[in-house]
Order: sequence, then C-alpha cells, then structure tokens
Amino acid sequence: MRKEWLARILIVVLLAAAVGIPALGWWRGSQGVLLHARMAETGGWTPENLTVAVGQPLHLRLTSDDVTHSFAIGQSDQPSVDVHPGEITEVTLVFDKPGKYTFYCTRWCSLNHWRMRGVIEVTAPHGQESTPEAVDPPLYVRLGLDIDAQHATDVLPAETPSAIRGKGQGQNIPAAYLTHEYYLTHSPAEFWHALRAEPALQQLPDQGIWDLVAWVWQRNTTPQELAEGRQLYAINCAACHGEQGQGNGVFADDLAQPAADEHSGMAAGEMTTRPTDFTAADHILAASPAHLQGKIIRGGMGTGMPYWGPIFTEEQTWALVAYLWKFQFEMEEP
Ligand code: HEC
Ligand SMILES: [Cu+2]
Repeated sequence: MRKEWLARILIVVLLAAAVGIPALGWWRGSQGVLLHARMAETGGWTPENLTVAVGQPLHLRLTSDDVTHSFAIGQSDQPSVDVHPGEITEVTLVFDKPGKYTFYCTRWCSLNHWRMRGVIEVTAPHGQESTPEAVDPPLYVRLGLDIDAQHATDVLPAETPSAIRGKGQGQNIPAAYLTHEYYLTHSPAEFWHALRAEPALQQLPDQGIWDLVAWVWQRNTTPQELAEGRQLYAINCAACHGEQGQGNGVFADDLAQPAADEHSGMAAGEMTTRPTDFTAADHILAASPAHLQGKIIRGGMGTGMPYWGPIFTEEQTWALVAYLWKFQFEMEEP
C-alpha cells in the first residue's frame, strides 16, 4: 500500500531580498522581527520561537552574527534564503494552516549545524480553534519496532546483489512478496530467508536469491525517487555518513570524540557514536525500510544522529530510505 504524501504545507514567501545595510540602528525600529543567526555552539537562532496567526504575514529580517547561514522551513517547498553577516535579508511568510513549523539552517556552518533550529507556531484565527487534525504515527511506531536495537544478519551475499541480474528470475516470485507493504516492513535478510524457503526457487543459488531481493527492492522505488534521495543525502547526510555511505564524512571523526573537541561546546558523551556505515552489509541488510525511516524521523538517542521528522516530508524520508539501499544493491539507473 503506497501512501501518497498528504497535503503539502503551503507557505508563501512573498519577498526575499538581500540588501546590504551597514548601519545597525536603522532597521531596529522598523516593522518585523529581527532574527539573528549564530552557529549552534553560540546560540543558534534568536529568537528561537515565533508566533503568528494563520493568514497573517510574518515579516522576518534575517541577519547573521558570525558566518553565512541559510534559512529554510521544514516540510515546505520553499527554497532556502541565505543569511549573511552584516546584512539584512527580508522574508515574509504567510501560513495557511495552523501548526508548528520548524525553521532551520541549511548550511554546514559547524559540527552542530543541524541543531540550528527554531519553531514558528501558527495559531488558528480567534473563534476558529479546532482540535488539530489527527496525524498517523510513523510506520515504525505502528509496527512497534525498537529502532535502537542492535541488528545483524546471519546471511551475507557473496557479492553485491544486483537488481539487473535478478530481473530475469522475477516471474518466479510469489505475488505476496511484491506488495509495497511487504517491502516496507521486512529487512532484505528476512526476505532472503523467505525466498530461500520457496519451493519454486529451489534451483537458484544463494546469490541468485540475493539478486531477486535487490530486484524487488528496486521495484519499490523509481528513478525520480532515487534522484531525490541522492540529492537530499548529499546535502543533509554526507557530511556525517560520507559521500559513498561509508560512515566517514568530514564530521565523522569529530562526532566520535566529543570530549576531545573543546570548541564544540557540547557536553562529553553527547555525541559518542560513529555515523552508520551504509555499506556494511551485515548491519544494513538486517534493517527494514520502516526501521531506517524511523531512525531518520526520530534520530538517535544522544548518538549525534539528528532527527529529521520536522524537516522532511514523509515522501522525502522514503526517498532517502530508497537511496540508502543503493549502498547495498546494484540498481538500474537511467
Ligand atoms: C551529525 C551527523 C549525522 C548526520 C548529519 C546524519 N546522521 Fe545518520 N547517523 C549518525 C550517527 C552518529 C548514527 C549512528 C547512531 C545511531 O544510529 O543513532 C547515525 C545513524 C543513522 C541511521 C541508522 C542506521 C541503522 O542501522 O539503524 C540511519 C538510517 C541514518 N543515520 C540516516 C541518516 C540520513 C538519511 C541522514 C540525512 C538526512 C543522516 N543520517 C544524517 C550521524 C548523522
Ligand atoms: Cu548555520
């Protein structure tokens, strides 16, 4: 069951103009909220919490107190706006739905860059307050998955499973395995065991079964989704997990030794884990798409893995998951 992403949040950026105004006092008295950007270590956004009513324009005057940052709103299609030191960037936002919106920085300004987040609370007009729309909990919650549990496979492919090789045997797979629901809720290793036990596939060697797994995983994505996932990954994940998914991004070492990094301002032990190596088959092949998505949405528990739930749409989180499998499987791409 493939769920299309529900409603996109409509946010209108009426105006986004960067103007260099050296004299500070000038805009202080003028209309709008002056929003300062600083690296997370020295305070992040000030103010961090904003409130506005539905339909009311929110005028923001963005400026940076240190390096260039970038302002964006989670789960929206609006492009980010750069925020330069010593300059004012004006943005006007109009929200058409009540709720809490996360604003964040999209530039890798520091190790704790992802912590540069704030919240805009959008309130319903007076007299129209209603109970908030019920939102389905994420799939990992509905399935009751423990996304912090260790996972490792008892079977490993001899070589990279290939969807291209698997295609030829695809017609022998029982239909029950070809639903999107099956894909979302099973790890490749579980799927391998299920297929291995199928009488119709008895003649296939173990690697042939792995190639079928890769082919079915590819059937559950599209070239467009993979392209979107690739782009999101490069911008948001590669700095920690590495361009090639090997867990060796530019910040990986810093994350692994928090106490040694006195400049991060983080308490020791706050980031103690190396970013996951997505090429490690024993680990990743034991995770289901629902598990990976859950980790992306909720983040780690004090591990340094950010939570992306308020930043990405559900569609974007699935695109990321689809792309992560590319570190395990050979897939066709145009
Ligand atoms: C600031 C560094 C950092 C960034 C940025 C980051 N991660 Fe992570 N990630 C980690 C660390 C550290 C872990 C290992 C600890 C854990 O699982 O909580 C991890 C673990 C994960 C896992 C868990 C894998 C498993 O087997 O349970 C997934 C999935 C993941 N990251 C996806 C992503 C995606 C997708 C992005 C980008 C949207 C991303 N990460 C960005 C640091 C990062
Ligand atoms: Cu920043």
